[in-house]
Amino acid sequence: MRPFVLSPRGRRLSFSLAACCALLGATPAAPAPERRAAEVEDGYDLWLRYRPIADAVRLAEYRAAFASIFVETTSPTLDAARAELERGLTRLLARSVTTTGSVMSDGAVVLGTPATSKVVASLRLAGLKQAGDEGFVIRTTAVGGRRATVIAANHDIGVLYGAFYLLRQLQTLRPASNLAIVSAPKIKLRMLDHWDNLDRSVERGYAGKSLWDWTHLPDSLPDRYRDYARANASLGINGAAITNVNANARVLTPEYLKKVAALAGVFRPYGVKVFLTARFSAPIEIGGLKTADPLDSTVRVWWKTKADEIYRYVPDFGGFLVKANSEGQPGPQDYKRTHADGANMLADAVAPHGGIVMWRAFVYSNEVPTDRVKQAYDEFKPLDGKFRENVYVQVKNGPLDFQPREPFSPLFGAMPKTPVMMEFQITKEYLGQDTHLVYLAPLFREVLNADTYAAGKGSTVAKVIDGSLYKQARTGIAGVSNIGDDRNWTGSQFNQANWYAFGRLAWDHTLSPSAIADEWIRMTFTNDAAAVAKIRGMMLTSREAVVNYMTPLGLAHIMATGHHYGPGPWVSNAGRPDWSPTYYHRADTIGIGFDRTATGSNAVEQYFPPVRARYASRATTPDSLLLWFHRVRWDEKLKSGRTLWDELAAHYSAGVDSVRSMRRTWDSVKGSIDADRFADVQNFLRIQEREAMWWRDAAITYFQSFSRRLIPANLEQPAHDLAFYRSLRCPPNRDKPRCEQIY
Ligand code: BDP
Repeated sequence: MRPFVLSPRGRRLSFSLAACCALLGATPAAPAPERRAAEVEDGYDLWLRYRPIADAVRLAEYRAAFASIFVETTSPTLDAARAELERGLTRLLARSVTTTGSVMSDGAVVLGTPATSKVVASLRLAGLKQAGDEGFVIRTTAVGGRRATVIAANHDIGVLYGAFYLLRQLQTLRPASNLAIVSAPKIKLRMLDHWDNLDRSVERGYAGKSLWDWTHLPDSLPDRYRDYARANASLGINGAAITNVNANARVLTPEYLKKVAALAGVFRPYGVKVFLTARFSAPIEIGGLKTADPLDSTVRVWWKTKADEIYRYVPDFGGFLVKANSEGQPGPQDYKRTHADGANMLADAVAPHGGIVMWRAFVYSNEVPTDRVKQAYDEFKPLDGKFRENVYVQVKNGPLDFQPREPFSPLFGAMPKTPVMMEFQITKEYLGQDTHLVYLAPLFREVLNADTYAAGKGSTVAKVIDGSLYKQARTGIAGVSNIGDDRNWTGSQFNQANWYAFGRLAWDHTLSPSAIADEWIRMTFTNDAAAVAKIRGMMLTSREAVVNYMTPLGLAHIMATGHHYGPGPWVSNAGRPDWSPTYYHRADTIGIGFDRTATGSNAVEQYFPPVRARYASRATTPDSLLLWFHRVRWDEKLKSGRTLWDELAAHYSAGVDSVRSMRRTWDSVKGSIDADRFADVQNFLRIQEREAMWWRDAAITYFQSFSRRLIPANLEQPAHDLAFYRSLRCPPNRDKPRCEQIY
């Protein structure tokens, strides 16, 4: 919670060194001369690897269907689509696939919009209406007696999305020779939020330094920027806020705007708009004004002029993302104005250019007046209807802070007159960061499926954010990025799946975690059906595993303070009470848990009545959220018939067991995965098992000091006493070795 910057670290280096030494110890394998650079499996290619298709039947089918590309006009986006198809089809089909603009041969992939392609126009595709601004139609058809696959859209960007869709069909070995597809995104704004600083450190970044090399911009534009945009476009991500929410005003100066413009230029053909974070006090810091009061006319003029200037550099600039009056950031309340006053001022500045403001609802007071999880709702709900139409309120999925499990934020459904957009965190700040394998789609799914009951049964969070519940046209979803300059982009091979899953769900929130995992595994690792099934199973259990070994039964925020990596349930002096784990779990000799019912903080009152009633009653609160809403005695019996203490111990233990089983599963796919990435994952799973044990034993010995009960004899007993776990230090500077040897 407290803004905290991790410095770039060289831990990856130590792993590659370890891997290299292990290799040296074994019989040295001569490098295969035929191993071309394009086939190196270091994770750089993400899910866009396009390795030759091994399945002979499918290969024959695809070769007949996709022999060439036909496109009548050019534009930067159509060129991107064409280039991606050339690259993808050539590699997948292991034969050259080229483009023509005049003669169409049998097996052509036709690209275009009705406005730019005579062929597309002549087909009068009914699905185009449904495809809307960004969607596409893919249709197998005959054109002039020749077999063709048409990728059509109303705008070029839809054609690019369709090209990626077609490639995915091939990469996952799905039928592709009789296609009739219409696809359109359910949410309009699909954003990655990068918490990247101008010195290239990344707040809560675990994948190296920031991708944005400010020193060498705007002239140096390495391919990596384009590859970043390609990966986003392959998922339909159409916006990137490229700077940290704990913002630095300097990015708004001409020196930096030039650099921003260069990045925007690379991203533009791929449909990724650039957004910046606006530091509320910028008029003082870089504008020389005495105030940043949003109702002061000089301040308003300053922002308008600034917005005009930004749009001169970046004509399609998306707008501002703002964290204000939160964790020490400046904001309108510094001048006794409301969040709406602040947001509206910025909204007025960008409105003439079609820009928007995403105003974050992640706020809580410095005075700790009430239960922290109640504060965002208390501040924002009364402002519903007071925002300009181009203001979106961006709400974290839960009311606290990206925990392994939280209930959904009560703000979803509570602001019918405001576009409320979702903020998920892809970077796993509280879920094992780079090393722990945790697939987040089940977490995203759980939140999206949650029923707010805002307008009766079936008012899911998904319907709030896709605008269907309140008939809103402005809709958005953001994911806090896990991307850095590590060769594999995300700090671990499996963290790529979370970028992927976020993007896929942003396009279509009805997709299942299992289906998304299936695609991702096939594109990223292998199409071997047995291996796919095993890896998918592993991914699908991973989220519950981390909940169990970190924060089971509705516990939250018992991570060590600051870096949030290891366990720290004993921390009680973290600067302010609501940064301290003891504030959240409230364990004593009688029991544990936070009473959020009417006898406690009454946070349940913020939910709509059926949800409120469900969580207010101990009997109807699911075990998974029990201690979030209730204080429970150690000896109370839960649904299983076990006491709370025994149940807690069983969950911690199950978490470790799941990780062990994940390790076994991974070991069993050896041979189906290239050796380099196989070893990468294996190494990290070893760390995860050790750290899951650390979490289990640290938490359980600590809670035992209150419960004074024995750990059930059938469970593994901790290797050390509480004093040992409390004495461990986990250096926040990841350049140093990680937390000391635990076992
Ligand atoms: C917390 C992080 C902190 C961020 C903050 C935010 O610990 O680094 O600045 O969220 O979202 O989760 O603003």
